[in-house]
Amino acid sequence: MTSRSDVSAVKAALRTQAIETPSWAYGNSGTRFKVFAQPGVPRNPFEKLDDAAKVHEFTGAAPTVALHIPWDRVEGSGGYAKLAKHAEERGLTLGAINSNTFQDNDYKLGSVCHPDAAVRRKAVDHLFECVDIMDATGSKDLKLWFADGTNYPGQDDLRDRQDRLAEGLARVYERLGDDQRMLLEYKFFEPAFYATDVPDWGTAYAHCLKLGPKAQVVVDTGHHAPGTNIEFIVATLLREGKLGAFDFNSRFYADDDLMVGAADPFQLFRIMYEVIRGGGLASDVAFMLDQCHNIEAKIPAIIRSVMNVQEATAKALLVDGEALAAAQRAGDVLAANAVVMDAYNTDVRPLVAEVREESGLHPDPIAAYHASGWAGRIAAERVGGEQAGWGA
Ligand code: PSV
Ligand code: MN
Ligand code: MN
Repeated sequence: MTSRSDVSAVKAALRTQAIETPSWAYGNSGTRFKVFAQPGVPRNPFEKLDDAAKVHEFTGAAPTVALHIPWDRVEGSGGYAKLAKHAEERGLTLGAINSNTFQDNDYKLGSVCHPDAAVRRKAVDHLFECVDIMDATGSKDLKLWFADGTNYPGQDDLRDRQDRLAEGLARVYERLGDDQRMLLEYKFFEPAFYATDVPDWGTAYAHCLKLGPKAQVVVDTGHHAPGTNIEFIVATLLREGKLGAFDFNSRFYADDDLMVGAADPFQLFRIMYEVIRGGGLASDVAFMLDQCHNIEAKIPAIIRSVMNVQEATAKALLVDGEALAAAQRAGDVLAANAVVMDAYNTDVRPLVAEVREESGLHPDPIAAYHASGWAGRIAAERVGGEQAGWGA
């Protein structure tokens, strides 16, 4: 097991971990069958930041918030600067700008891969707008997920679509500032059911490699076929310097967007182990959540998600590297596996609570949130107006 001096290194590493929460997780969401509206849900991006500030206040580990355009569009000149200031006043900064090229009738056959050049132009113009917003908010990351794909063999030319994708990405890449990045997210299916244009890490990696150092891959943990070894992908992308970010969530079936660490905490631990092994904790890999809270209360669910990532990270940090390497060198399969399992089976909750207390936080962020009265206050105050939501 880990020695006392190692425990202080584990605590120090935990203190540096920052998790980015998504603006859309604070709004109403649901399945294609029903959206169950919740009381007190934010009516605009400013109120989403107010809620995000609570997550950061009680966890001390969620200082940035990802936006989604147009869901978080702010009208009027200086609107985004105001939003950035609103964030700053609450101890937050604005994180990745997520583009949306999937909720417009024009995108029925795709966006940057669409067969019609006029639609491709419209999509690229939207991505330019996202970069303009980054300039105004100070955001460093442009996060791209494309719903592009085809439903039937022969519907469109697979190779031509890749060429169009490469061309669109290259135009946006040129527009990026020196300290800005493009993060390309893959997903194996949905909404396209035959061929998705960025279906896997290999496709995303190939495009990013061609584009240059400012293009990196996003691993959304819900975007793989069942049984995929995600930690291997993480290890590979880190080796190549191409892991830009995570979209954390968990899934029992496909892109379920449930709370990270809920479905498979062991997988999350294995991923975090590879992150640490590859130096990813101290790098500029962004640890984002991409989740929807359809039936559970949103703010405590996001707090729980942050805690789940912290606990998986703590367990991964506890893996005794020397003992593991010795067992591996000796070819002792069972001993090597036991080292990993020892760390995973450690109850790290007291350790993480201690880290919080040492930073002046309540050891139990969820209890602290409930005691704060915030849920009652927003339910009473946020009446009237349109509640924000996924797709709103
Ligand atoms: C759709 O699958 C998706 O969940 C992607 O993961 C994006 O990151 C997210 O929506 C926001 O556009
Ligand atoms: Mn995602
Ligand atoms: Mn998704």
